[in-house]
Amino acid sequence: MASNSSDKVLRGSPGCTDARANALRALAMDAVQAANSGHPGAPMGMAEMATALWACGVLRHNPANPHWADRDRFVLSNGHASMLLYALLHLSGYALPMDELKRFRQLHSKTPGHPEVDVTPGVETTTGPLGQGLSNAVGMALAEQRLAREFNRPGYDIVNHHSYVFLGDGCLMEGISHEVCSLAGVWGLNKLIALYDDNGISIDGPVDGWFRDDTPARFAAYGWKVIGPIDGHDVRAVGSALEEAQASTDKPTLIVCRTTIGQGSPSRAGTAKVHGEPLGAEEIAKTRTAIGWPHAPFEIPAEVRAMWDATEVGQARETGWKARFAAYRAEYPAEAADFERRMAGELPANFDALVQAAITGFGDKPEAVASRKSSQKVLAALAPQVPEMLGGSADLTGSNLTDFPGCEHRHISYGVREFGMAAIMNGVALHGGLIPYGGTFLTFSDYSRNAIRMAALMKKRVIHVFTHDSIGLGEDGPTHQSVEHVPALRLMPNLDVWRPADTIETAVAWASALRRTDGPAALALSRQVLPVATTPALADAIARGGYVLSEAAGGAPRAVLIGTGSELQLALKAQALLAGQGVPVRVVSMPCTSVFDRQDGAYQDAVLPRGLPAVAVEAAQPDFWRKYVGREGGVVGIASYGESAPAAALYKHFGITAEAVVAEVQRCLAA
Ligand SMILES: Cc1ncc(C[n+]2csc(CCOP(=O)(O)OP(=O)(O)O)c2C)c(N)n1
Ligand SMILES: [Mg+2]
Repeated sequence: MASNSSDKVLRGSPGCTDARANALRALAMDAVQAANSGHPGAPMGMAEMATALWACGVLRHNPANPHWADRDRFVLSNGHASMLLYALLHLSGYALPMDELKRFRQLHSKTPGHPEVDVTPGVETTTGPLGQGLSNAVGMALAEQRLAREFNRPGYDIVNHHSYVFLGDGCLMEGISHEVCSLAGVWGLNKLIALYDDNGISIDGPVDGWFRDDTPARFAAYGWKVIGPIDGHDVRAVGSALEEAQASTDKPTLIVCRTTIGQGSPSRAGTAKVHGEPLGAEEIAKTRTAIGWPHAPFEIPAEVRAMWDATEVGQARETGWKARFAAYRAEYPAEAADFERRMAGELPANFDALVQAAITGFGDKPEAVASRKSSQKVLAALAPQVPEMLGGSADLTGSNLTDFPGCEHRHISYGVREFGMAAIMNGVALHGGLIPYGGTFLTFSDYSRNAIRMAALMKKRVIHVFTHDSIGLGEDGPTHQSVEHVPALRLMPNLDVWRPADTIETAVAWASALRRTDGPAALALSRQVLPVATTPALADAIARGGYVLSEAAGGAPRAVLIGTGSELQLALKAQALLAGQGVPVRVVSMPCTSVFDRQDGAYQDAVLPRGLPAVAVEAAQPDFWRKYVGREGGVVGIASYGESAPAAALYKHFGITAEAVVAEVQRCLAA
């Protein structure tokens, strides 16, 4: 049956007889009214769906411990319905007092405009950009499936929880929903249960004019179990659907819940107007009468509170799990310790030694290779002993070189789905127990960009392996050649962008990305072979993001050359050419500008002395480097799109050469 057709017999059904659901409605409309901003329609429309999941013991969670490892995950993918989630958390007993609901959308409240992870206890991910919450939920379910396979033992299902996600028309219209739901079907994520708020409305009005997909057929085609359409305002119907969904052994489930946006509001229900603006005092009063909710704003009668309170059952559930985990620990102490370590996000105890040994090994056998190959060598050295690393590629494994010997069960072929991969990785990282990394060509980072941004905003450890990072990829031409990508990614707050120049720099970049617990990293790696530039003795310096690689010889430096990645060699060559002309210059390698920026000022000044002319060289859009070289310095880069030709011809054609660097230095010194 088509779900987005006009036969919505259930739309406008009177309903609103469940006091638990009405409590959610009232809190949502009152908080939005108090803030004079927000979205009352979706919370009011999903009130019964939420009641069925949260107030009837279906969701296994413990309000006293939002971090319990085996809790069910709940994602509100239609994040504009944030007040629904805040009301649920408050009523269930999370540390979210009513005062916070009264401060909805105010500065530094725990109730921001859209849900934000690590701001509000119980919020599992930051949502708002439609489609990505759903994708995060797929990632969470993927993590659950993988950890269950890895850690569960006969009689001990210590990893055994569901991922529930609420989503609306908007999430389903977004292309990423296709990417990730297709994968969820392939992976058979039977613990993933999605509840679709099928209200036929989005911001511009009834969706019939722009969204007529047969959603149930679409999901059936992905290999999902589809339940409904059901009456989304019937708590029992949603409850039975949830029970049926939980019984699925091999497929994710979509429950199509037909609802009315703004349900309960006599004149706004079923209209786009209720989507994103307060109801107004008059309509709120009418709604109170219509749903039989005589209580003052933010007042919840004790008997309704009691129906919602999940603290006791939640505590009992976690206690039960803890007892099972204790028995597991007695029988499988090593597995239990490893599980706890990984869920805490701690690296293996021998991690530092592993990195050190790898770097020493690379120093012992220096080899000129592409930095993508360096990355693979690093993976081969580290990943077998860091079992939480979960790799992948968006159908470019052989180019990204994200695989490593023995990775068969730890490397995912995401297919050609860069955005989906990135948002799924965010979900994996949010779940915990795994450190996701995934590869594609740097140019296609644009496809994933908002998910990279979400990882940066959420401060989650996700590692992007972006290879073929410049015109240096050659013949594939300008569609594939990155120009603005590295500088543009550097502008993203809290993303570390590494562009290493050789294997040791690549090893340090990987180690830094893995050690980071407060944000994502992107590695920009070359397709083409790069010479060896560093030694193991430089590892600590490299870890500072920028460092003096080669000091001026034959006198105090008259200029500083800054190079990254594949162009570092040009800086070194220019240094030699300038030395021949009696001009001593220093070469600074700057593999990660944000890490360099986090060093103290004295260090930064020591590396890039004030008053000394600086010239940067990087096969990328040049403007970013003005931050370091100033107007008086020079940048050798490329401000246009590339061309299709062999790499060497392109470097020459675009003037990214040691000679060009020399000329820039001379220009600066003459000025
Ligand atoms: C990626 C993205 N694009 C646009 C928006 C702005 N936006 C917020 S809600 C919404 C409409 C969503 O419709 P639906 O999911 O049906 O929500 P409902 O009106 O039913 O609550 C839009 C376009 C957004 N949040 N994210
Ligand atoms: Mg809608």
